[in-house]
Amino acid sequence: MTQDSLRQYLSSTLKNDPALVFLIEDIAAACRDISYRVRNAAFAGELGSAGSVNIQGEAQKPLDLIANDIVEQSCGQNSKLAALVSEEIEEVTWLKTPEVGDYLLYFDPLDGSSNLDVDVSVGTIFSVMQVRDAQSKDVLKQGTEQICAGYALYGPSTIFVLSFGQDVNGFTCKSGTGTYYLTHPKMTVPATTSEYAINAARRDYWEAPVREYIDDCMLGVNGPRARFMNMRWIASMVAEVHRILVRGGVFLYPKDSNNTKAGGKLRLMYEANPMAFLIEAAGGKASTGDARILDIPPTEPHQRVPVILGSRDEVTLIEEYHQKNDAS
Ligand code: P6P
Repeated sequence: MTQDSLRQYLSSTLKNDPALVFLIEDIAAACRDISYRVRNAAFAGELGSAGSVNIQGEAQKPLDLIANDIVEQSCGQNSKLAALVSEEIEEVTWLKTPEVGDYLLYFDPLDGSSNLDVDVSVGTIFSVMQVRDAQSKDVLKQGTEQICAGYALYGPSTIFVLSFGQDVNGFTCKSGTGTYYLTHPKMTVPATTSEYAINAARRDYWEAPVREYIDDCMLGVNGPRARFMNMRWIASMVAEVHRILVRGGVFLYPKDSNNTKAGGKLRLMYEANPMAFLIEAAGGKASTGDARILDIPPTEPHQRVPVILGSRDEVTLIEEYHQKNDAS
């Protein structure tokens, strides 16, 4: 079966927007390079954190920063790319004086990188928005303004998943040629699930609605769910979201008594927003427990928010636990 390449897909989907085709291709190329660096980190002395030295004796940069540089170098030449917002860089990187229609790229260059040393899947997450007002150098746009979002998952294979809002498609990078081919067309999230993902070690910090929901899931056949509810936790959001896109499920990183001041753990602009955009385009739901993630008006580029996303009916049920708690 001949599968469309990413280039064929982008050219046919984005007929009138060559600059966006180039931007997405540049992001995909960066992800291919990051995948190579991740898989060969042990040979280049690039595992571990800052403080180690590579084989040339240079001060070692963690792979997070190496991945950040790869994205910047790969995308930075795009004439319509005005700014970069990266998890690894505190300030917004303005590449040019913004013009209406220019792109803004928000990205987490290497999410889940604490898994690198134990060889567990990690990924890159990206979100694309557009300049609407050339006078303001404002990158604080809510998630509904995204024009594209996606991720690359560096697992047993390298898969590049993206959406322009209508549907979600996955492209696997063929080792040897490095070409991405459409292997996961029109990914959809089943409305119901018997699988949830949460870091259960944080139970003592959870607020009542989350604790009650998880306790009810753990009661299984003898509880209100009247069935076995399976649990997964990979500690790599890209891998969790990919599993949900492939077979359904719900992912929770709620605010809790240990992260309330920060507003949660996950970042709005380049983790929660792009993943919410993908999940909704695939028929799922993405909420803080009290509100739709894509409707959150951002207050600063590295803002953190609670994240509950996945199978629509399950997220709705978790929101009902929150509403019941609020009403009591
Ligand atoms: P914990 C990775 O650091 C990350 O940002 C997400 O990819 C992941 O879901 C979460 O944090 C893991 O958090 O508390 O299990 O370390």
